[in-house]
Amino acid sequence: MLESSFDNLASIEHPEYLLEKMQPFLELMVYYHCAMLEIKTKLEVLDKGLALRSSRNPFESIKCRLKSPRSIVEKLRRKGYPLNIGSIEENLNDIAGVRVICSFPDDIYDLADSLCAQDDIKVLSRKDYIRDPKPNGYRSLHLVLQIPIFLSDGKKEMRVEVQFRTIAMDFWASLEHKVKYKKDIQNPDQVAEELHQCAEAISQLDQRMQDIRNNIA
Ligand code: 0O2
Repeated sequence: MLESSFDNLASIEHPEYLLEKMQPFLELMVYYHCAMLEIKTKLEVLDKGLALRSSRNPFESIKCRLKSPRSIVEKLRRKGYPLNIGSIEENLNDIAGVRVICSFPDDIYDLADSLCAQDDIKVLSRKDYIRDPKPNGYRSLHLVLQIPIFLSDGKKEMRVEVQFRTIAMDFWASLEHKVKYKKDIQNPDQVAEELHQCAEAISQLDQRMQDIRNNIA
């Protein structure tokens, strides 16, 4: 269904036909959007609560994004999954993505633990790339959460991927992401090595900043 909707865009002369074909996909995206907002609100409530108790805010910013239709189709194709609505829900965990940027590593774990402990949230997976970084130096804590959204005709469980990083890890990941998609790099091995060294330096800096805060708290 998805494939035919996207591939035949140019040949469709009747917008009603297009809208009808797209409706289930558009509805699903609204559900993911709602689930993403639920997670964002929960994090903001936790932030306010922790700020009241400790006079500090555990996160600096939250970014939310829905995966684009093109990226969804590309990922389904790349992984060999069927191109239909059911397959999106069943096989992809990162249609709705929330990225939480914290100043200090300990805040990441405090926030993530408080979120996971909430009784309407189910943790489907947890990958700790901070304690166990990827070979290129990538660090973040990734959670795939399942959360209910309440619609007029009932409840629907949705998945949201939540990534937690420090400001410094986020800075690193944005540059590494740009490098990954740049085609004409002259010396890719050297750039990869530089990035790896920067990731190590960032990790040490994060820990030193954490130690300073612990000492003055
Ligand atoms: P986008 O546009 O950021 O969403 P998956 O393919 O998600 O089923 P995987 O690879 O096990 O399975 O997922 P993982 O390890 O949890 O990582 C998924 C996301 O984490 C990526 O999403 C990136 O956002 C981020 N990420 C993971 N590894 C790296 C890395 O080495 N560098 C950077 N910069 N980001 C990373 P997408 O889908 O790649 O892209």
